[in-house]
Amino acid sequence: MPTAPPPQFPAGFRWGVSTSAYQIEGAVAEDGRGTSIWDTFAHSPGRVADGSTGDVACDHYHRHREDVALLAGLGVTAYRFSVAWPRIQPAGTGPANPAGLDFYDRLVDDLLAAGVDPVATLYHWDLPQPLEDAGGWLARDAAERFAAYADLVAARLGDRVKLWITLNEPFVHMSLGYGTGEHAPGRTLLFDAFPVAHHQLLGHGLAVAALRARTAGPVAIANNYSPVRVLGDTDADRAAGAAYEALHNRLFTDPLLGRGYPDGTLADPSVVRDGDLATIAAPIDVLGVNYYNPTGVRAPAEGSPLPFELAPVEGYPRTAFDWPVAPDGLRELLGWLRGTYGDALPPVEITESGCAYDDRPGPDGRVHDPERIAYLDGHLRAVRAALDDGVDVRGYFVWSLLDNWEWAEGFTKRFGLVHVDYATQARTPKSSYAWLRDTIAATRGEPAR
Ligand code: IFM
Repeated sequence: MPTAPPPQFPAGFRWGVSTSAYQIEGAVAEDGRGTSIWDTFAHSPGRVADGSTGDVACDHYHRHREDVALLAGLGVTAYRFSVAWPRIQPAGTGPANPAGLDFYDRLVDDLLAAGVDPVATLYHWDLPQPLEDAGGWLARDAAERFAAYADLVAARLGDRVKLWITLNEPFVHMSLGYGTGEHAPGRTLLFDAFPVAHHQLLGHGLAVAALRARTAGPVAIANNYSPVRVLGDTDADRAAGAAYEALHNRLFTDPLLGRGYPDGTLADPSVVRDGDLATIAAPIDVLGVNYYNPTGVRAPAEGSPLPFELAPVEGYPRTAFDWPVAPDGLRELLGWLRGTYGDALPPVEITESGCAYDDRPGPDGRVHDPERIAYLDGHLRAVRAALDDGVDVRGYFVWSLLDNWEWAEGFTKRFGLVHVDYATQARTPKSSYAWLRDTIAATRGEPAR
């Protein structure tokens, strides 16, 4: 357990937790919801480690009031959830399904009544299957469809959502969903997946315009970043590091901040039409930063189809995902963003930060997770250090409120501050929940609850 008192954060610093629709909601066939690419993928044999699906997940669709009470008890000022596109437009086009909007309307109202600001992500990877059948994000039309969907959601919730996030981790969606096939929709196009980058970014830009027309609320995107650690001392190693950095950290940031695509990243530049880059570079109010770990990179072996080789970063404790626990990487990353983009960098919020461990109830029924406490303590100190370095960080969201359905890993990875027994749906706050509650209270100058 950390012994030093928690660092102080500026007044108004946003404290939050994050989730996403398919990972927690369940109720996949209720109230007119359509099928998403993740329904299709999870139901395809061999795609998910434990053979599970998100059909029920944490049953949040039916238990959201209990989950809002957990948020209120935690003392967070914000909750980041995602809206399931197939609940709003079952086929990905056409008018809104009122029952789908009603669910998020109730959730938003319940959050506000509990004193928690709603932060809505419009797309956390659950593309309506009919749009995938029409080409998915490889097709330019997906960008237009996304903006139309954003307009429908903003028309209903725009008066109450406190921060809009267009896309979650477009790099991960492109690379695992369309590049290597480990995620839905399971396509294995490698570098031919690059149109997915452009069409997601174009969808983001068009959605920003739709949101601006409907709401005064601030707008963001949540990118996944990983500071690059070059393993090796040759020019070829350094070139590999630069190539990976362009792909992972700059491909989805340079165009957003007005720099166009990094050289060499778009295999087929013909997908970029006149005016697209200006649409993509529409000003945003916040850059969402999802951070988990640094990436080790070195020169590829002779004959490799990739311009880099990835390798483990050693010297850190590791999570159950075998990811290094490297809070210094968060400070480094925030410094890199500030150093690379300078005054073009908008205020930053850490929209995801968290860790998986094999948490289970002890004989006393409690769930003790000291590793997660150490993780959070270290990462909060890294944010404090970045503030001291001059980076404008305005918030920190823990991934995740609940243990949930971790994509291709199914139920085998637990990221929650709250343990979920998937057989009974019993929620048990872990010791990290109590620690974070007390930390938030202390940093806000309130007595521990
Ligand atoms: O669970 C995911 C989330 O959906 C996106 N960011 C990373 C998390 C942990 O893998």
